[in-house]
Amino acid sequence: MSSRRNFIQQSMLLGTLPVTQWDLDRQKKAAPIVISTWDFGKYANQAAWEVIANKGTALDAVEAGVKVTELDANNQSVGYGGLPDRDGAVTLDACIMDHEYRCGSVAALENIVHAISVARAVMEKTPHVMLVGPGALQFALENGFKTSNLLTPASEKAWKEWLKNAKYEPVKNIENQLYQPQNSKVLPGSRDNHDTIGMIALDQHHNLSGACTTSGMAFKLKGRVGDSPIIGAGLYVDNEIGAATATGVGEEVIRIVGSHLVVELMRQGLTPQKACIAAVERVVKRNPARAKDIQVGFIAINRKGEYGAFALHDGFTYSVKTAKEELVLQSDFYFKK
Ligand code: SD4
Repeated sequence: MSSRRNFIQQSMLLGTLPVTQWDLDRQKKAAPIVISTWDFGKYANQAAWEVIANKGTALDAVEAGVKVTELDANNQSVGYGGLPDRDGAVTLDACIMDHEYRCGSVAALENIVHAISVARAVMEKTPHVMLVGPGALQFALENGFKTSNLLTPASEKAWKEWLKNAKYEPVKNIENQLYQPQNSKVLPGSRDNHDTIGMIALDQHHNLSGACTTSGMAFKLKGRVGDSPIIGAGLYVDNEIGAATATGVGEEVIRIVGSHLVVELMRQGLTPQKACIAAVERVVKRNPARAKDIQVGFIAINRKGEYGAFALHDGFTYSVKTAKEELVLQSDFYFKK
């Protein structure tokens, strides 16, 4: 494609939002690389990096990485300690995808901490992609997963507090500040919010994989499933092109099949950064009024190890680990004050 045509196509895709020098600076290259949503992703990245550094696969790395977050009781948006649905049940959504387009997913899974590992078992041991609710639990038990109570006293207390008004108002995120641990009992990077961990990685074998796991929107209706376990919405990996994952209000991500959109935009020649910008613009275009009140963020990498991120609002952070660097970055965002 001529560079002029390329330019016009990219301008059309990007709409009116200018790509700043800051955005371009973010498009650093590194391979292998692990990148995940939010500042607490830093600790998940470290576990993933151990696998990558030992010449392990991106698939093993992303599973090991997000398991750290699933186990963190102080993270009230993922795994153990997640905030429950409006009936008081912690229900988990997760999916995983590898470099051969294999994928597995669970939704509304109860009483199993490592939803991501159940999703991987669905991928590896069944002819299916997605198992939900009691079926997902039955499958987990048949495959040796142990049950435990995921509702911690802190999350139960928050739920009981919420019941007093029972208003459904997603918190965007903690605006414009990186998490600082308040006391030594809290794993740095954890916080009281509704933030999924999505992780994507490029390994030393030049293969991509991704994982996404969450307890979903706090106090959701029973049976509500967000974007996180939906291949193409919360996560997508195409080993020819790149990988993307999402966080934020899942309904808006599903509406635009967000992560698949980001990967397809990269296929058309956009950098990860520009693809994330274009996907966020799509969220705004579909529902401008709603977009003002909610948070959605994407992160992406391509096969060269270039990465990018973009969100609707200020406050979205993401974590990057390469052989040279360990970074927690503030994402650029659409709605400037
Ligand atoms: C969901 N995307 O269930 C998830 C939750 C999330 O920030 O990421 N919240 O919609």
